Amino acid sequence: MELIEFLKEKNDFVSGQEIADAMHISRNAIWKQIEHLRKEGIEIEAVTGRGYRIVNTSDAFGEKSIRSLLHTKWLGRELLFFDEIDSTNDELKRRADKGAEEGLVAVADIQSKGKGRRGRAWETPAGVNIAMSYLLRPGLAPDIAPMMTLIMAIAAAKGIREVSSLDVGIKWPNDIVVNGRKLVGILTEMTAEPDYIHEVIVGTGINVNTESFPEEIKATATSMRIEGGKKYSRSKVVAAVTDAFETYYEIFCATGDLSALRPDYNAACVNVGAGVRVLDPKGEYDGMAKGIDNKGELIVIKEDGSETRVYAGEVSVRGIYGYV
Ligand code: BT5
Repeated sequence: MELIEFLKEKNDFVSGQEIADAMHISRNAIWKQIEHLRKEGIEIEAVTGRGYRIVNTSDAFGEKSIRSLLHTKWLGRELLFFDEIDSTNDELKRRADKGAEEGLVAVADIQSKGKGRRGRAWETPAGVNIAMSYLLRPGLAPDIAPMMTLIMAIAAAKGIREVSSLDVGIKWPNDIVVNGRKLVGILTEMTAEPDYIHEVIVGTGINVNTESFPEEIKATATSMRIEGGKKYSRSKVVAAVTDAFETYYEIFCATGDLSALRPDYNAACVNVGAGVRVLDPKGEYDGMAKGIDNKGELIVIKEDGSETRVYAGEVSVRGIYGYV
């Protein structure tokens, strides 16, 4: 058991000696660990003659606080935490190139070069949001990579709902929205041979405690704090989302497609039953979305009644992002 878990379980003052005996570590080692936890933002009271007590862990965001809340078997058992990094996706790519194993998770407070899709930028300012990436090596053909994004979306929606009860929805394929604004963005990147995936890196940005956004995204972005009217624990959100992802990913690997997860995805997807404008490079068209198929493609009924499946192209949803 980790020190943080021990202190949480006791939920009262514990003497240094009691900790030392229970955890088989020296008083000096305890002191060092306490300092480390404090650096993560975990408030620990130390009173002479009484010992140590955890005061507040809700603001803590770091490796130890996340780990103490995770219930996964393999995802995040290796967890890297960075106060600042260029991009958690890029960091995992570097580690993957050196042979890192499936399940490695990178989490950061700040990203200096956070990436969106197609060269766009993703904002991860200091002290408020979550940037995290998972390294996966699904022994499957490359065409499953886009499905990872959808699995991440269901997991993010479930985890965020668990921590906050916010009424979040999925905007196909990769956004989580609430009240028509973007709360989460997902970027899946893959290195593969024609028939073999080396690795898939699924990166997720979650706006947790952001109070205001830069001018360019003010109208389209939101955070859990703005929507819920209070601050949330980023460590709890990381843990809840990661727990959910591991479960969904295992279901996916057992079936090899989204058949088992499709009902959950469609239930959370704001596009289902709504008008969509499909921004197809060959020509835009309007239609009504029916939900995803087993491959994660969006089934759209065109205005002439014919059915199409949208794979790449971007879909803009009526009532969302100002398109009415
Ligand atoms: C995405 O791209 O939504 C994917 C974002 C993925 C970010 C994660 S963070 C961890 C990992 N490491 C990375 O480097 N990236 C991943 P896209 O659909 O292209 O949306 C990008 C657009 O969203 C930008 O052009 C802005 O308009 C807007 N945007 C940027 N930052 C935002 C934020 N924090 N909240 C809401 N919208 C934002």
